[in-house]
Amino acid sequence: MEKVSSQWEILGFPVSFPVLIISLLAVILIPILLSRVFVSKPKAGPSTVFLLTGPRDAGKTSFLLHLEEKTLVATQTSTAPATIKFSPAALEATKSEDGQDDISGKPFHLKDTPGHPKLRSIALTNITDTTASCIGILFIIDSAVLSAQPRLTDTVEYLYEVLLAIQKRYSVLSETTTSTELIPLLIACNKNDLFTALPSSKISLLLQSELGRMKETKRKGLMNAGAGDDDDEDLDRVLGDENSDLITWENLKEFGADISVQSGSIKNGSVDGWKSWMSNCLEA
Ligand SMILES: Nc1nc2c(ncn2[C@@H]2O[C@H](COP(=O)(O)OP(=O)(O)OP(=O)(O)O)[C@@H](O)[C@H]2O)c(=O)[nH]1
Ligand SMILES: [Mg+2]
Repeated sequence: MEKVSSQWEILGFPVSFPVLIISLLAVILIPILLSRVFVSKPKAGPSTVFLLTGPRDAGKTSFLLHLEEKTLVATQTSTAPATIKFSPAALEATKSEDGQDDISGKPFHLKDTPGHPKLRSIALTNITDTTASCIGILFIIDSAVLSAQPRLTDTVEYLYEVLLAIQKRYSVLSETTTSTELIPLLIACNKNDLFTALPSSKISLLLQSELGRMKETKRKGLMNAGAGDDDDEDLDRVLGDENSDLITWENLKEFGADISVQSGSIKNGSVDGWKSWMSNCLEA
C-alpha cells in the first residue's frame, strides 16, 4: 500500500482516503454485526408452551386434536413433535359451551411429543433446556393398562425420567434467579371410560410407591457400580432427596415439581379438569 499524492494505492489501484476508512470499518463491523444476528440472538419461539408427554398409546395426540376438533380423532403413532397454537377458547369447559362461559385468557401452545422409548429424549431435552418455554407438563397415561406389570413399569420409568428432567431444570433456574417457580405437572389418567381403568386416587398411590421402588433400585445400582468416582453426575440420576428412597408428591415440591393427578376420558369428552388445570397455569 503506497501513498500517491492525496490517494493511497492498493495492489496498483488508487484508493481515496474516505473509501479506505469506510472499507476498513466495514471489515471490522460486518463480522461483529453478523455474529450478533446469528450467534447471540436469544432463542425465538412461543413463550406459553405446555408439553405433552407420557408413554405410547396413552392419548397425547388425541388430546391435542380434541382441543382443536372437540372430538376423538383417529391418530397414528407419533414419530416427531408437533406444536399447535390455541386461543383461550380451547380451554372453555365442555359443559358450558353455550357461549356463556368467560373465555378471557392468553393464547397458548401445546407441544405433542412421541411416547416411544427411543424418542422420549425429545420431550426430556425440551424440559432440561432452560431457554425453551415450558409453563406446564401434561404426563398422559392410560389408566386401563396399569394392572399389567410391563405397562406399569414402562409408565413409571418414563415418569421418573420426566421428574429428573424437571429437577434438573429447576436446579439450573434456581442458580440464576432468587425465587424460581415450581414446574406444574399434571398426571392425566386418560381412558377412564374403559372398565379396567383404575381410579386416580389409586393411580396416585401406585405411582408414588413404584417411583420409590425404582429409586431404591437405581440407588443400589449406583452404589454397586462404585459411586464416588463421579459423584456429581451420579447424584444427577437420583430423584428427590438423596438420603431416602421415599417418593411423595409433597417431597418432590422441594425439587421443582408441583404434581396433580386427575382422571379423564378424551373419548367421552370429560377433560374439563385437565383444561382448568391448564387455565390455572396460564393465570399463574
Ligand atoms: N377408550 C379410549 N381410547 C382412547 C382415549 N383417548 C385416546 N384413545 C385411543 O388411544 C389410542 C392412542 O392414542 P394416541 O393419541 O395416538 O396416543 P399417543 O399418546 O399420542 O401415542 P404415541 O404417539 O405412540 O406416543 C388411539 O387409538 C385413540 O383413539 C380415551 O379416552 N378412551
Ligand atoms: Mg401421538
